[in-house]
Amino acid sequence: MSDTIFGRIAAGEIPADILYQDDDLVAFRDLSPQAPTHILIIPRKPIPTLNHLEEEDAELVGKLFLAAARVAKQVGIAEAGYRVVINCNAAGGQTVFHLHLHLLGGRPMQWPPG
Ligand code: DGP
Repeated sequence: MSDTIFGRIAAGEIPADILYQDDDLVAFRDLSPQAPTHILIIPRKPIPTLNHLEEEDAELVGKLFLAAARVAKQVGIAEAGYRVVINCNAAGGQTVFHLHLHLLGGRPMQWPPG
């Protein structure tokens, strides 16, 4: 797996509030929620950042977004609406270097983001 905290969650080495998982990805609640609903969707494959995506990851990326939409329905925020964010590197606000989608909902989102 990888030696980031998310790699260890995906490997089952440390606990998380997991809402969905399969062979390719894991969805779990963020420890420091920025909205009433804040869920992270990660690939099991330890891709550090969006910059590291390769052509061979195209199907996996599709699965991450499909999972985000499915989990949004599962937790009841799909109809009201939600936001999906990927932070990349320092200026993008990334702190954990294992690719992840933030699924945020449960309150109106502001635009532009801070
Ligand atoms: P980012 O800044 O985009 O890299 O987002 C990292 C997110 O990960 C941040 O919202 C807080 C969350 N986080 C950090 N450590 C843990 C952890 O150990 N467990 C969980 N569930 N979330 C974590």
